[in-house]
Amino acid sequence: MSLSQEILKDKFRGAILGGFLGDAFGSGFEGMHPDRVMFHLSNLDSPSAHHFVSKKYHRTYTDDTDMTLALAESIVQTGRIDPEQIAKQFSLTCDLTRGYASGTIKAVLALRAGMKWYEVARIVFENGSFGNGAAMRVSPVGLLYHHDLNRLQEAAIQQASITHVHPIGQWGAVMQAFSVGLAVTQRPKEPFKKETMVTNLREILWGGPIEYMKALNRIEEMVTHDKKLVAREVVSFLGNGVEAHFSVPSACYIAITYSPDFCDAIRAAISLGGDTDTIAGMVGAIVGAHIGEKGLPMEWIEQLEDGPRGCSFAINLADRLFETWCKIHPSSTG
Ligand code: R7I
Ligand code: MG
Ligand code: MG
Repeated sequence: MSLSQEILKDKFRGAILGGFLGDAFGSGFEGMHPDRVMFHLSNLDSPSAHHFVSKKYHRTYTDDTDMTLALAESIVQTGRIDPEQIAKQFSLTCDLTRGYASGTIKAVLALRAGMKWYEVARIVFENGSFGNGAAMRVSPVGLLYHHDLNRLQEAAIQQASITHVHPIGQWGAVMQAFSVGLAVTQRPKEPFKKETMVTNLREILWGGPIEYMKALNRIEEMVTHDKKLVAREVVSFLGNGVEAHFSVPSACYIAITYSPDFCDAIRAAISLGGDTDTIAGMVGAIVGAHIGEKGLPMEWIEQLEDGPRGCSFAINLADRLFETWCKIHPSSTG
């Protein structure tokens, strides 16, 4: 099945903007218990009701989007995944005031101090981080290699390895990148092909840590029985934590369950509580890659931060990433 250039370009925008939306709308709930989230969730559409809305911008982004944009810029500059260049880009543009976790802050500071990119990932956690930081930023890789799943796996791990060398951290990035890549290949107006997604993920994840296979078995059971879990159940079966294996499978399950309804998917992600910006950001990237920018809620996009590296910058970057994809995949222009 081949999609037109116009649809694909729209999907690139959808994934980047969808991730941005999930992050910006989810960040005000980060760390909350699901019960408390339920109490506040009705205010999601009215920015003035939120304590986290800044005076200048309605919805600001956090480290999730900051790193996604940096990774996309590096890919646009080099036309590939070059960890040394990505590390330079992190060092140059990461804004460490945007809610970064301690491990990644130390890694970026070490890069700025001149440490080699392949040395920083073990400076905080001896065995490498199993946080979801490599997964939360990986959508540009899923977009760039959606046509080549072998290359996609390798690229997801390469970009992770700058900050995350623990297999759980790395394979979280693989699962999220694949989810985005597989969403790109689905027709935007058709329901998400959940069974195909599960089968494809199974083929890929068998090579990774057992935690992801266990999570996938749970997802498959729910998909097979067409079961929509409530927030409390998703948290207890799949998790809502900052650890990659307790957040990436949850994001994947929610995305395939709720897509193509973007707002419902983001609400479901936020309702889990815990790492809401990251889970909603990952859900937003997957659903956005399925439905494209045209399927995203305009009234939400209008609320996004639009400073020097804000919403307009992200849209332009998504377009340049699409042009990069056209170059590495020349048959696409036929
Ligand atoms: O993975 P990382 O960039 O964090 C991303 C999260 C997202 O929720 C963002 O929105 C932002 O809030 O941060 O940063 P790391 O510091 O590498 O990992 C995140 C957390 O995972 C750490 O602060 C630890 O709590 C935990 N963690 C570990 N704990 C013990 N041992 C990760 N690896 C380990 C470990 O090896
Ligand atoms: Mg964040
Ligand atoms: Mg987070």
